[in-house]
Amino acid sequence: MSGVRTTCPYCGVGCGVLVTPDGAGNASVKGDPDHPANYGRLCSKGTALGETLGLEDRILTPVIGASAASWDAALDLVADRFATAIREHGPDSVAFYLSGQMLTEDYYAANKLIKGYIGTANVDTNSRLCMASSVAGHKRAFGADTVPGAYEDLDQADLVVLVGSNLAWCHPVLYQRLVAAKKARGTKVVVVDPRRTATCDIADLHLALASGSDAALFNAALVALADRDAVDETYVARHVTGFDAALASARASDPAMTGLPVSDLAMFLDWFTTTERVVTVYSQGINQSSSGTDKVNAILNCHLASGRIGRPGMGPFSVTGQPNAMGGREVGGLANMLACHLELENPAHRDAVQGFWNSPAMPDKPGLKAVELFDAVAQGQIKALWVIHTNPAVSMPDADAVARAIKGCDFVVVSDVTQTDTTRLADVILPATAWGEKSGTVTNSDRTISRQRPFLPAPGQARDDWRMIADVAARMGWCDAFGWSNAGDVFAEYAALSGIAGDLGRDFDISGLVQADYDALPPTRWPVSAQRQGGRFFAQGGFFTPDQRARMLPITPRLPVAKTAPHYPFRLNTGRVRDQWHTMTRTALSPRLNQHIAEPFLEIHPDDAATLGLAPATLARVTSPQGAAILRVAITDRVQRGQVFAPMHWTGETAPTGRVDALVAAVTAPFSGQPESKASVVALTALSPAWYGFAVSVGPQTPDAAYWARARHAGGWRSELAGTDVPDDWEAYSRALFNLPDATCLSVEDRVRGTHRLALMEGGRTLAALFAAPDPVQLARGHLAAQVGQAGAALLAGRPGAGMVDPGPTICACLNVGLNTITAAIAAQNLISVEDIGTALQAGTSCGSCRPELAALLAGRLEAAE
Ligand SMILES: Nc1nc2c(c(=O)[nH]1)N[C@H]1C(S)=C(S)[C@@H](COP(=O)(O)OP(=O)(O)OC[C@H]3O[C@@H](n4cnc5c(=O)[nH]c(N)nc54)[C@H](O)[C@@H]3O)O[C@H]1N2
Ligand SMILES: Nc1nc2c(c(=O)[nH]1)N[C@H]1C(S)=C(S)[C@@H](COP(=O)(O)OP(=O)(O)OC[C@H]3O[C@@H](n4cnc5c(=O)[nH]c(N)nc54)[C@H](O)[C@@H]3O)O[C@H]1N2
Ligand code: SF4
Ligand SMILES: [Mo]
Repeated sequence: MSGVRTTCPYCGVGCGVLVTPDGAGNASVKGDPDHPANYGRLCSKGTALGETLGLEDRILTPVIGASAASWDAALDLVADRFATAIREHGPDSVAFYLSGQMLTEDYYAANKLIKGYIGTANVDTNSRLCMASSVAGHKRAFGADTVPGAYEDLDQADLVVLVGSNLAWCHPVLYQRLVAAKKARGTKVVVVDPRRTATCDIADLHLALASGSDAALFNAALVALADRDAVDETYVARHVTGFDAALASARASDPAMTGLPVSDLAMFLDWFTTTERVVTVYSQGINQSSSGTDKVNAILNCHLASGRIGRPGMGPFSVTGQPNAMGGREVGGLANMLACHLELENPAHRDAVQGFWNSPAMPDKPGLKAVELFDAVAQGQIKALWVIHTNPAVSMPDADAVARAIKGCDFVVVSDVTQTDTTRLADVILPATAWGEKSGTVTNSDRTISRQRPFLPAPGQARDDWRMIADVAARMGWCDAFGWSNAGDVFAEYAALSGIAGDLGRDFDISGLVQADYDALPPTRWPVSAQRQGGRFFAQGGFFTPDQRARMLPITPRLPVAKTAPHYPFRLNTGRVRDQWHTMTRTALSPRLNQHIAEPFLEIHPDDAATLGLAPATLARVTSPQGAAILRVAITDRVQRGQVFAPMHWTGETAPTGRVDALVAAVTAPFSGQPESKASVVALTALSPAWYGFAVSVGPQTPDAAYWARARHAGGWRSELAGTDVPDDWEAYSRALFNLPDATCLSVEDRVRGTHRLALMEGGRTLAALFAAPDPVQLARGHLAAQVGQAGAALLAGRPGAGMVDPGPTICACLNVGLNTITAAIAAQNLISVEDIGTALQAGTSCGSCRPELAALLAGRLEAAE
């Protein structure tokens, strides 16, 4: 079978992929050389997509309570419970919680049902945790949620400022475009991030500013533009209002708030004021802040004042996180928006949408935003909740409280592809088709709409998300309005509605695609109408405000709401790692991706670790006013003193005490309602477990320990363990852990050191092994994972024998090259550049995502694993 052209389901770069199914449920995946987002490149996550297609963990039938059910029974129940709640308590007693990973067609159907038919705006999405501040900032400045530029701007800029963006790990293909641009034209790169990240590897300047102080930095930039004659007076006079007030506020704010060395700040201001082609890329370090909307407008102010917007190589650029974060904004998935960038609070817009839908209802006030929504769930105001394509019991701030709220809700439906912390709390689970099985469109960060095309049949009874929504709508009595026969029908209706939005003067108009050949639709940047096709916005003004002028806003910088204090002396920053996607339901299926970082961790500065008596690789107990976590200590000067960083990915399924959102306060920004996910306060203590353990096995493990984190590897499973009480009987403990009651047990005990090594064998093969010690166990983990399942019990030695090398944790996921292999080669072959490593070991030569880490190894900033 020849390749199917589709789109990567992970990040907002929106890379095109070419998939070749093997006919047996697997497929090979490569970058689509013709897609304008990636021109053939993929990152480690995209490259490993083929490893995530298995059906082992999929939910394949509807589930009511704990039992499999028919679609009819499940849909009847959902429709009945929603209808009953609406009848008894009104439409505002029900809610949907959606996701920027739903396809546009799914999103459109959900939004139409809840706003136009049920008649409430209680529909919000995980984009509230992600893009809401950018949306609100865009709307305040531009009058619409318009992203002015395009990816080409990154290729054409002379200065790229990355603010609160770890592009190397989170938008790796854009990072590679930037690396290429730097090589080609010497583009200067500034990274603004309190933490030194992999992205800093290409930074000419890293501004490790005080957490939350970005608005003070961009206010300083605005003042510098004004004082150094870099304001575009003509542009401002024609197209902007609010300049004077914005500048006055900027002058009143103190750049010292950033805590940056004066010389670094001066260098940044020099570059920023004297370079015409500047792109300011920003992401969650800006958005996820209690002053997120203001931070966005502080950035937009600078680009408006200098007229550097909408022209090649310049502009503010909010990069989106999820594959369809943009599409969700376009269909109006948020509680305060209508479809096609129309405004919920504008009566003419409401009438237009209701008229087009010919629908019975239309809310006239915004609904509850994510944090408010789950508060309302907790208070019992929401009687029926439908969660689609997101895992709020893990990813919402104050996640324990959110999980309790979901558990306590009268009726909760969750549509997902697999068991998650959230499905475990649901009354009804609806099995969705996954990537590779479903058809639809997504919009990436630069407004390019791409098709996701199926290349696998829907497994079991899995159904498309839009269809489940239409099925429930039909049962609630609205058959005709939801009578689409395929995703293409939904898209055509949506494109037609966008024409009405275009007529009302809005930016989002794809009416030119109403008649398009949906199946063959190539990647297309909107708008697509009789008036205009793609391109950039605002070079000649034309903002979507009543007077068509942009608004500069006076910004008074504010630091994070939670203040550190003796009780909670550390600031907790959170974010992502290179090879995991959010709550890991898909990336953790890939053995390759799990080898990059196999457990949750806490980055802490060496001085703080010393003060607290935290030794490397021990465990820290982290507490906040909201909750607690236990995380592996990673001592590093990448973080500043007084700050700690932890990844957001681990869950009840993978590491129950590693759920960092249990620690995060549900503080939100005015206007956007976006939570401050990067600036909670925490206290730390050294956990002193009685034992540490490492377990490898061919089959699954059910760990029972105060701390555990488990991951798949190529030959089975591995987990890290720690316990507060030493088991009386290690053999019994191992048998239960590995569920191998009848295996032969071989055990070695070292009474002096207090260590235990146990192998469980069947038919001469070691099926599982447990290593336990009073201190963090020093083992060749990669070697053990590769050996389990083999004949004999040689792996009990814990280290490779003579002539074998432990490759260490994987650095290059594509070609499977481990850290120890690379450090050994650097030493033995005197390698001095990333290119040398590529020539010697091929590492870094495929997707390139690991190149920053290779560079860090060369610079001695990363050390070999034990
Ligand atoms: N590998 C991987 N890639 C992903 C994802 C994933 O889960 N895994 N998720 C996708 C999604 S949905 C999103 S939204 C994006 C997110 O992409 P990014 O925003 O790049 O990722 P984060 O790691 O959340 O945060 C970025 C940086 O913000 C910094 N930061 C914290 N506080 C501040 C501050 O006050 N000011 C500044 N300037 N910086 C600060 C953090 O130290 C962190 O390095 O990634 C997308 N890509
Ligand atoms: N502390 C902290 N918290 C954060 C963040 C942070 O930086 N720090 N970042 C926030 C951001 S930016 C984001 S975007 C969120 C992400 O948080 P979530 O949206 O909760 O994370 P995901 O793991 O992407 O959840 C997607 C779910 O959809 C399921 N799924 C996969 N395919 C399909 C499908 O086709 N149909 C259906 N119905 N389901 C499917 C997956 O199995 C998974 O359970 O987290 C937010 N939370
Ligand atoms: S950069 Fe990676 S994760 Fe993002 S769309 Fe491209 S291949 Fe997928
Ligand atoms: Mo996100």
